[in-house]
Amino acid sequence: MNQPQPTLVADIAACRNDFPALNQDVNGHSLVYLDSAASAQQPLAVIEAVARYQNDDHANVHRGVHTLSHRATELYEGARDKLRKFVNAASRAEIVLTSGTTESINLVAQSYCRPTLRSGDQILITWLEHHSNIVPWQLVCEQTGAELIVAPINDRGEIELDELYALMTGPVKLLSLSHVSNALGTVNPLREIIDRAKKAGITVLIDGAQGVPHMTVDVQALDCDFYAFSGHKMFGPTGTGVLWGREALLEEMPPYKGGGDMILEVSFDNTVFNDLPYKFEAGTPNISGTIGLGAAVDYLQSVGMDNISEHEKALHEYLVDKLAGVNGIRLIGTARNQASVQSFMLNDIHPHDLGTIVDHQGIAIRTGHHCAMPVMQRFGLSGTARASLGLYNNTDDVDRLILALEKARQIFA
Ligand code: C6P
Repeated sequence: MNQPQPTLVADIAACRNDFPALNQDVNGHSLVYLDSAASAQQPLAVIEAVARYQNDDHANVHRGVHTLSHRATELYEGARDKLRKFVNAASRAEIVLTSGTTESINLVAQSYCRPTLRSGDQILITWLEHHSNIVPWQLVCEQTGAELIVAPINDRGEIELDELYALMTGPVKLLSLSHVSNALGTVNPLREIIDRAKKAGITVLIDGAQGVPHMTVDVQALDCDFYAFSGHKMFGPTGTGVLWGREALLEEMPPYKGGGDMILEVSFDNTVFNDLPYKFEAGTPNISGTIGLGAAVDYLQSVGMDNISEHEKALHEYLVDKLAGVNGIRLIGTARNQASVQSFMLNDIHPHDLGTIVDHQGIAIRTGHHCAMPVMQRFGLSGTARASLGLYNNTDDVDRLILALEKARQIFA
């Protein structure tokens, strides 16, 4: 019987051809890439932007009076402008270029929390978080005597909002939570949560690593205080990312890394720090990567974030529907609002065995704890298999995964 096909955004089908890595055979089969949540493939436009810079314009930024240094600076700062518009930040001073979400969160832990938190203060997170949104807070709690508290999630993988709000009545100074869970795909109701936190006088950081690749993000509309994200999950190069922060907060924060470019004046007695955002950007940055990230922003905008959301939503529904037809599948993460990330178990097959079997059929999925061990503990598992969809995936990819899972089921029967 023919399955009904989802309505996918028509123009997106052609985008697949923009990604050279997708056009290859792996283990004798055409590649099906379902691991974009770990790292998305890069379109030719990004690869070429990086190559052009490496070929013609490579020099250090903000330092030289010579032409190549000017060109490199222009391209690098141009990327910052694109990122500002991309998340609708009020000013370019608010766009701190980092190596990724992990560094962005550590920056807030060390520059915002470490100088201001005391014993008796609390940092609030949730059970959904990636290790990058847990460990930096544990470190700063140890340094300051503050306490880390955690809001629970339900069996669907949704935050228990009543319990989160009850925890906000304590001495909480910072709430840090993900936009989208990388392990379960849960999209958190940020507007409502941020509203409640603001009313309680709590500063809010959003881990947007899995948010920006899939939906429009407007930091002013969200009304959070910090928003962290990585370039390589939004079709840019690895080692790039952003910390967006409210200018007034960033102004008050001391840098936690010292070095070149973050200073205006240095003597042995005293150092005057540079203006925002450079105060937080010590040392030679990832120039080529950031230029590539600027090209990734152009690419995403040319496809259209709303088109991407619509396409991925339809494809995720198709995936869930098809998975439901596989005997022995158990979905892990069934939130009512879910992005295009789906964890699952197949009978009692170890996720790594499953990942290996489907890889032999050319299909890339992620298996394991997804750097979110507490989420796994919540579901009584050591790990899951996870398929994550990007704008370049289609129903054929999903069908190939389903066939591969059926094969795995038979092997382990
Ligand atoms: N998650 C995944 O497969 P970095 O490594 O700094 O670019 O991103 C860290 C990070 C932080 N928060 C969330 C919600 C994330 O998903 C990630 C990265 C990858 O799910 C690699 S573990």
